[in-house]
Amino acid sequence: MEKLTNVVVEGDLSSAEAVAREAIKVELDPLMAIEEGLVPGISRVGKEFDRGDLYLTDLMLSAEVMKICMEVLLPEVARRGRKVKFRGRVILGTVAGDIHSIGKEIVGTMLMVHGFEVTDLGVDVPDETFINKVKELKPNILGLSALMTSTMNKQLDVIKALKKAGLRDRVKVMVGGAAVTEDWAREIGADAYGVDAVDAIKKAEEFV
Ligand code: B12
Repeated sequence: MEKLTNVVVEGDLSSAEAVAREAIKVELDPLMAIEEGLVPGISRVGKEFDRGDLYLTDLMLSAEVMKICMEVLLPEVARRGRKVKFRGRVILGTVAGDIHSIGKEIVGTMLMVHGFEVTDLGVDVPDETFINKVKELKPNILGLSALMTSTMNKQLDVIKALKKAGLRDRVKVMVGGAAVTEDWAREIGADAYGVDAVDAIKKAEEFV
């Protein structure tokens, strides 16, 4: 675990893949490796960036390392996932103006492993794309990720756009991301808030 944390903190691109593969080799649970190894690493880097002790380039390097490790570990989470019956369909994306993808990808993989068919629209997703995809795919749940105080309002905009398109009653809206709280979710009229991937699954299962 410590190696995983350190490789992210140090932004050690050249060792990233090997450290993630080693975690699988020594039979660490891949989800635990992400949540207890990688996430504390990126959180520590985030705090140092916040204090002004690190440059954005350092943060970007650590995020890149995190992504390389996740590319090894997430498929392993999916591969080991229980084969469960189809539970429902989820559309997931990070709202417009926001390019943070890491948490959303963890949530997406976990939902998939728990029997949801997940369509991940990526990051910086325009409101209209969410609306068009809800029309097209008729999901049970729409998941909106926002990591910044400057982009969380977009979650409200998407909910308003759903209402305007007459789709609000047809889909449950679940919101999450570092900037978001339970109170915010209630305030904007979302159906649920997920603090992390495990919570997201719990809430999603209540809707299907
Ligand atoms: C990594 C990172 C980056 C990387 C992102 C790489 C990538 N591909 O994602 C890079 C370097 C690119 C980046 C860029 C920027 N970042 Co940044 N970043 C972070 C950092 C350090 C970690 C985020 C992360 O991945 N955490 C790990 C994951 C696992 O956690 P998570 O995302 O919160 O997700 C979990 C839950 O929230 C939840 N969840 C997430 N999404 C969803 C969705 C649903 C539906 C549900 C139910 C649950 C859920 O489940 C996840 C799993 O447990 C945070 C600090 C922090 N503490 O969050 C800053 C942070 C989010 N960034 C910040 C900023 C300011 C920026 C920049 C503007 C920097 C700049 N000056 O240019 C740009 C933004 C550009 C843009 N337009 O989006 C600020 C936001 C401040 C604010 N309050 O608004 C933060 C908080 C750092 C800080 N303290 O200043 N960033």
